[in-house]
Amino acid sequence: MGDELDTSRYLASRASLERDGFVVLPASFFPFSTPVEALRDSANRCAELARAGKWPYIRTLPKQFPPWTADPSQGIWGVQHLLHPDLPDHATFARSYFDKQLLQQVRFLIGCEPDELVMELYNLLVRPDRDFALRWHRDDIPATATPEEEMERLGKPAFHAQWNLALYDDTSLIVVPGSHKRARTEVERTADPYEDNMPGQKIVHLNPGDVVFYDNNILHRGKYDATVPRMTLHGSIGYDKGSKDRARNVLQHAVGEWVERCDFSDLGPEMSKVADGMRSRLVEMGKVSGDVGFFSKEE
Ligand SMILES: O=C(O)CCC(=O)C(=O)O
Repeated sequence: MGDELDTSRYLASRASLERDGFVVLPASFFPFSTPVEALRDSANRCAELARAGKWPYIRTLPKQFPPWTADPSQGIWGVQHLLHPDLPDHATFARSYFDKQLLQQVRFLIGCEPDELVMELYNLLVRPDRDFALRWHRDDIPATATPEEEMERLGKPAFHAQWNLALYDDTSLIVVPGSHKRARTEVERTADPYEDNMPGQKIVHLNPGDVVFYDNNILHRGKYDATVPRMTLHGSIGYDKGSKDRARNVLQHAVGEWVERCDFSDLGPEMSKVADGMRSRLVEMGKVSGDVGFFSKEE
C-alpha cells in the first residue's frame, strides 16, 4: 500500500482521526486526478440545475434530515446523488469519488482491502438561499439517546469513512474534538441545539482542495452564510463487513432506486472495474438488508 513515506503519512492521519474524530488533509496530500477547477465547474452546473427545479434530489430548506422533497421553492442547501447516471456531470464526480489516492486513504482509515470497499453516498453541499444552520447532532445517534445508549453505539466500529472535499474556502462545519469517544456532557446535552459557543468547539477551515475526514458520530453541526459561496463534495465509502445499521444509513437516501443503472464505462478500464466492484457490493448489501426504512431523528 504505497511506499514507506506514504504509509507513515497515512498512518498519522488515521491516528489523528481516531484521537480527535476528524483530520484535515491539505490539498497537497492528494494529487487528485480531477483538478478542483473541473469539479467546481461541474458543481456549479449541478447546483444551477437543482435551484431551477431540474434535479429532484436536493436538500431543501429549512429541513436538516431526510427525507427531503423535490421542491426547491424554499431554497436548497445540498444536491444529492452525484453518481446518479441521469446527472449530466456524473462522470466528473465519479472520477473524484473513485480516485485512486482517495480510495487508498479510505482503506488506511477503515483498515480494509480494495475488494472490501463499498460505494455509498456522494452529495454536494452548497450555499443556502438564506442563512441556515444545522443543530448539534451525531449522524446516527438520536439526540434523545441516554449516555449508555450513546456509549454503546460509539463503541462499535464505524465501517465506513466520511469526508468533505472543499471546492471553495469552507468554514461551515463545526465539531467538538474528541466527542466521538464519549457520551455528551451535561452542558452539551442541555445546550441550545443551535448553540454558537459549545465548549471546546472547533470550526473546520478548509481551503479549496482540502479534505476533512470525520467520524460521523462526532458531535457536530453546520452553519451556513447565504452570502458565502460553498461547493463542498460530501462523500462516504463503506466496508463490506458493515452492519444492517450502516445499510440503513446509506439506503435511506434512496440510492437503491438507481444504483443498478450506474454506468462507469467512461472512467477507463482500471477505474471502472474498481467502481463496478464497489457498486455491486452496495447492491448486495441492499439485498441482505431488506426494507431499511428511514432513520427517524427529530426535526
Ligand atoms: O455541512 C456540513 O459540512 C455538515 C453536514 C452535516 O452535518 C450533515 O449532513 O449531517
